Amino acid sequence: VNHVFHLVAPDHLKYKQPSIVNGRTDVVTLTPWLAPVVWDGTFNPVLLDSIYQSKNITVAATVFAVGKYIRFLKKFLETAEPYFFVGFRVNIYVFTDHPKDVPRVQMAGGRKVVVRSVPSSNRWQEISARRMELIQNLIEEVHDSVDYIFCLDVDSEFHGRWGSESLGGLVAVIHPGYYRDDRGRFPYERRPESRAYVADGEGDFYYCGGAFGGLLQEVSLLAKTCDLNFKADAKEGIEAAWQEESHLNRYMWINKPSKILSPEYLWQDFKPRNPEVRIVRFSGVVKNYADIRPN
Ligand code: UD2
Repeated sequence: VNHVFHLVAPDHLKYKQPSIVNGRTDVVTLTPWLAPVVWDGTFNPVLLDSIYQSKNITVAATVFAVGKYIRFLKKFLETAEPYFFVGFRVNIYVFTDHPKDVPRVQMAGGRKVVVRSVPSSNRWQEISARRMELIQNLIEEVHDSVDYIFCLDVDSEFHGRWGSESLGGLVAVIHPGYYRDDRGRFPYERRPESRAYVADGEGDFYYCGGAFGGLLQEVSLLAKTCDLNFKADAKEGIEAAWQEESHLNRYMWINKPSKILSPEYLWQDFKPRNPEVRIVRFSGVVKNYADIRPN
C-alpha cells in the first residue's frame, strides 16, 4: 500500500483535450477551499481509470444490513457489480446479524464480498450510529491491504458509474435534500450541549451520513472522532438530531473534505431529478420506515 501517488497517465493514451475556459457553467465545481466538486462532465473516466489502474489500488466498501435491512442487500450488491469501481480490486464488507441470508452475487475476478457478523439491535438509531465504531475496527484490520474505503447505506442502489473520480483523502457527498438551501435550513444539531453542534451562520454544505470515504487513515480519524463524540453525548443523555450524520457534518465543517461528490452520488428515489443532475449514480430507495425499523 503506497500512499505517495503521482498522477501519471500511460504514454500515448488518447483522450479529449482538456480546457480551462470551456466546461460546465450550470454548477460550481470547486469549493472555497479548492476541493473539487465532482459533477458529470468535470472528469474524464478513461483518463482517471488509467491513472489509478497503474497504482494497483484496492478499494473497500462497508455496508450494514442489520435486522430487516437485509432485504436491501441483494439489490445493493447486484448493482455495485456493474457500476462501483469496475475493473478495480474491490472488497465489499457486509456487516449483518443475518450472515446466512447474505445473497450470493456473482462477482468479477478481484472483487469479493466479506461477511462480518454483528449483534442485532432494537434501536435503529443505535445501529446506524454503531457503524462508526465498526468501521474504525475494520480499518485497523485491513490497513495493509486496502487503500481507499467508502461507507455506504444499504437501502440504496447504483444506477451509473461510481469510480476513480471519487477517490480522495477525505471524501464527502452533498445531501440531495439541501444543496439548494440556505445553511440556516440545514438540519445540523443545533443544541450547543451536543458535540455535533453547528452554530447558526456556520457550516459549508449538508453532507450525507449515507456515503462518505477516502484514504483509510482519514476515514479512521473521522470514524474515531464521530464515535467518541457520539458516545460522550450519549453519556450526558444527548442524541444528535441525525445521529452520526450530525457528527459527520460537524467533523467535515472543521476538517474540510478534500473532495466533494455532487448529489449525483446519493440521490433519493422519491425526489424528481433537478436539471443540473444529469445522471443519478447512486440513490436511496423509497422505504416505509414503519415496515423496516425494529421500533
Ligand atoms: C439518514 C442517512 C443515514 C444515517 C441516518 C441517521 C443518508 C441517505 N442517510 O438516513 O446514513 O445517517 O440518517 O441515523 O444520508 N441500518 C440497518 N438496520 C436498521 C437500521 C439501519 O442495517 O434497522 C443501517 C443500514 O445500512 C441503513 C443505515 O443503517 O442504510 C442508515 O439507516 P437508515 O437508512 O434508516 O437512515 P435514514 O434513511 O434515516
